[in-house]
Amino acid sequence: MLPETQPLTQEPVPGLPVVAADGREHTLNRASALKFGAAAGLGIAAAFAAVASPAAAAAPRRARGAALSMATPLPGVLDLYINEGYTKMVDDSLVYQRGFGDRPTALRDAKPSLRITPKVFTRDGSIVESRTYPLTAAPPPNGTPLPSGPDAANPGQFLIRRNYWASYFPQRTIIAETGSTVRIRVFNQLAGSHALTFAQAAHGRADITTGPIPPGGEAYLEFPAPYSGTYIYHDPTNAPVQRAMGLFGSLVVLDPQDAWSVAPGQAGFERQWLWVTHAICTTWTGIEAGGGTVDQDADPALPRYFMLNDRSGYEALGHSPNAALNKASHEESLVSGYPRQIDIRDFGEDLVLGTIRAGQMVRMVNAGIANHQIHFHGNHLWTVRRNNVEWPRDFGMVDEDGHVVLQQWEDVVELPPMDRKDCMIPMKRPPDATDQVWFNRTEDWKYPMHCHAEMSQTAAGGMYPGGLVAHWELKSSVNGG
Ligand SMILES: [Cu+2]
Repeated sequence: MLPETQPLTQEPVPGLPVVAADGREHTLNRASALKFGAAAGLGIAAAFAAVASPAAAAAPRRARGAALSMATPLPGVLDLYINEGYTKMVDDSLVYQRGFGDRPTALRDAKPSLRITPKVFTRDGSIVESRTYPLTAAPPPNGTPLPSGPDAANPGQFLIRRNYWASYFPQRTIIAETGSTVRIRVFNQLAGSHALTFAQAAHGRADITTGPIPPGGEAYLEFPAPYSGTYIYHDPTNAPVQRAMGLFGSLVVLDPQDAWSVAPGQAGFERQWLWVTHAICTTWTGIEAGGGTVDQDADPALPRYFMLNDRSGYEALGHSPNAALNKASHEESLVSGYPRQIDIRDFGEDLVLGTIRAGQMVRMVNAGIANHQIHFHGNHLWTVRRNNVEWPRDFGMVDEDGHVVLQQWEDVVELPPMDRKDCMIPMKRPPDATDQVWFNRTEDWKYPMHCHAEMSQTAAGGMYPGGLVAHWELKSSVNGG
């Protein structure tokens, strides 16, 4: 059942329309929008000066659930709206969530804006909305990069095109080109205080944060794109509660001159995938939906939904009745490609110019609250980085938690909350495929990916396999099997 909208508890602000307790129909004039609109006429620098960074400008409090108008956009500035609403889970239940959205939406909006469509901050100071990057590269059909042709020396295998195919990115992604400046305004549409933090994105791996943004308030953040890699943006309020409510996303920093490498001078890839995991605790969402604040001692986390790029179970696997959703799963999550010989020493150029002996890069991000153990069938993965730190290829070490820090083949990739790992899936002929089987292959081979933290394979406390699952496909010919 949906909770009742909270009544307006504060005095109406003079000069602004009164918001009724039902919070349904009324549009507030944004004093701040007027201010920014006027400042924009004086040039963007003046607008930046109007809100010192970080800052939370005074703005009228609002009743939750109110329909709100969008702020006047500023060139080169991404606007994020902290919204709330209900999202459908894999078992068709509606669960209260919050998120950083593209536009202001009300609590009972049928399609609340709780995550942004991917945006790219370019070096020339603009923002481009795009699900694929590099912006000028060809999107791979259904997510699968096509090879340049058969590998004459290796029957059943293919030569992979170098620096050619774009990659699809899921919702919530912000891409920043190295050398660009990230400029973001955040509008807190909710009744509680929230913040926007880019974890470890400053020099010295410090956080970059707006600090608390009061209800109805706004803040501005501006910072140079950090070192190439994968970062999490989130609301650290009462951590990890607000992140688990859905207030998170990813920042991927890429060098536009070297867009097919995980970082300049690091492993090259055919295309890349961004896998963001998330877990939802319905006890917490119920408390927060009712206007309460989670006390983690009284109500420890008990996640019941586990997502990969905001999908679970048959929806994550692309087996739903919804063709558009299935297509998005294939483009964004379900790793696929043609088998190739790879060279683990440097993932470098092949003897045939324009082809590369590399696999595909999976950037794994855990924005959730559960420890995950990402496990692939068919191929092992070669882990190259953790939290944007390159792992050495020799002279490895054991860190203080007892983990081996060394590039290596991994059957299971450990992914604790807030961790990011960059792993290469080689997309090679599976080692257990005998010649007789390999040379008589007439169809695509699909292998499961599942998380070895078994509770994450369920939904609603038991529905199996309704959780964090995927598969990857080894294509059998240029036209598919
Ligand atoms: Cu298994």
